[in-house]
Amino acid sequence: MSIDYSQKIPNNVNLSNDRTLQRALEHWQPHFLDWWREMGPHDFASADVYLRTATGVDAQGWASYGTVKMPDYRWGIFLADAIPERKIGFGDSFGEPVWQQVPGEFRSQFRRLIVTQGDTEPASVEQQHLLGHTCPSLYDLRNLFQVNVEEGRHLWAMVYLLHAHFGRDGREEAEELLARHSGDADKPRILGTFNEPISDWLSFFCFTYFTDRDGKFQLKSLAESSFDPLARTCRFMLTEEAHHMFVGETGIGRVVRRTLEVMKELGTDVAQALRGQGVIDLPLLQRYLNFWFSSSLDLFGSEVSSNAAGSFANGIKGRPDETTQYQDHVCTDATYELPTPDGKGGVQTEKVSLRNAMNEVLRVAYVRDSEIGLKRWNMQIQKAGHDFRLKLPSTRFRRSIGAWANVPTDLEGRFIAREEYQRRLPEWLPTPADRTYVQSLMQRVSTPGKMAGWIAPPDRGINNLGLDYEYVRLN
Ligand code: BYC
Ligand code: FE
Ligand code: FE
Repeated sequence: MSIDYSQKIPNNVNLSNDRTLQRALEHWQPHFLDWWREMGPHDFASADVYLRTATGVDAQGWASYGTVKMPDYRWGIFLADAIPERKIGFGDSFGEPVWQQVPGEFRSQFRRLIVTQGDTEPASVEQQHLLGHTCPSLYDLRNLFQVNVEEGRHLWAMVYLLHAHFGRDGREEAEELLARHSGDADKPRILGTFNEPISDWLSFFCFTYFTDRDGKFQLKSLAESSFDPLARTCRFMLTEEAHHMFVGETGIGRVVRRTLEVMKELGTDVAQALRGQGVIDLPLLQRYLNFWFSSSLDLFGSEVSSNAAGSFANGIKGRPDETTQYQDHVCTDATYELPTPDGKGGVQTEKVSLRNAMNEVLRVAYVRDSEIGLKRWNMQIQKAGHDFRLKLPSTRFRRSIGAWANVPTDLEGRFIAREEYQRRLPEWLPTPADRTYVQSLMQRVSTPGKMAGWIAPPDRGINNLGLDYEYVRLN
């Protein structure tokens, strides 16, 4: 179904047929806009931005481009087309018809997951509130704003489900989604990573590479849900997510390219010399990767989780690509072998029910997917004739959630004494000096076609436009 843009709230869910729901959402809309003005991109309300807006949910419709002022962006409710006669793909009710309503007995589990998903979306916009001021180019500024408006829309996607299916509780949760704030001492966002500041563009690229990729995996598993409206809304969100990860992967790739250029010019890889030329030395980049990767790993929850087992058993949350990647969709007897610390400085193998290990199944798939960008960046480094390689740290390193939480290990995941861990952290994570240096590079470049000195230009512009196109007109 195409999207009806004549409505106050653009949608393809026939909102005008349900007056009560429409009124409730129209009541929430100004609260969202107030939140956007206060917590969204700071100081860019009057800028004209070259943005992509969905006009339909099929392949042709979802990428139509035009110049928009962000507060006028048409946030709306878009579900991917229904799959006729879709059946439940996993868990205890495998093979039964999917649900158009939430079964009462699973209501609180669904609500909790939808709220958690919804909470991350505005959180990321809040984290990126000030970044526009220090953009390395208008091309990058436009990409930041594209990501921001889409995360705003992802919030709408979850708020629609809360309003349409969870009655009064759902409406209250929708208000709370605007009341918690990233990093707030009293009312923080729910998940750890979404309270970390993103105050420079290197962090932004790491976040879109690693944290938006958690989004990809969580949305893929919710897209398998037996609750069909949730599955359909997540399926559409995934089409937007691809661009967010593209921004991260190409952003880091361009940082690497620029650094390699200067390494060649100077004939050195000494950090101090490179910093003298205003580029980001590769060991510094590695420390940023260590930080955001380890933080994002926590977003998958504990290795052994009864919440995860319940979500799988009840058909609430499946595995990414459940239908095509697995033979056994019920997993009643299957087990999973999990390396865990034995409490005596060694590692043991625990055999747990596969259902209880679903968070870990997702995390393993995520780690594999995260390797792809590193291979590409390392290819550039190799071609330039250097031995240095970027690496993902061990999944045991610097964890705060799950079996490895607060277990001191090095980047390879070897146990070390807590004292050694503390002492060596400056080798592994961005130091205050690293952050100050990166911050010093963050100077706004806003001439069309020009790039900051620490990042190479992208291979191409947006939607076949040139790199010197004025992607954002600052008014
Ligand atoms: N920080 O059984 P456990 C995205 C809590 S990103 C703080 O281990 P469970 C995006 C957990 O909530 C995708 N708390 O884990 C990206 C639970 O608390 P309660 C977001 C944490 O429940 C970029 C307790 O620990 N979507 O879209 O199986 C930009 C024990 O939990 C953390 C989703 O996450 C943490 N890291 O799994 C914009 C999908 N980890 O309830 C957007 C929905 C765990 O006992 N959420 N806890 O108080 C879920 O599927 C699950 O809630 C989780 C946790 C996978 C997050
Ligand atoms: Fe999102
Ligand atoms: Fe995203």
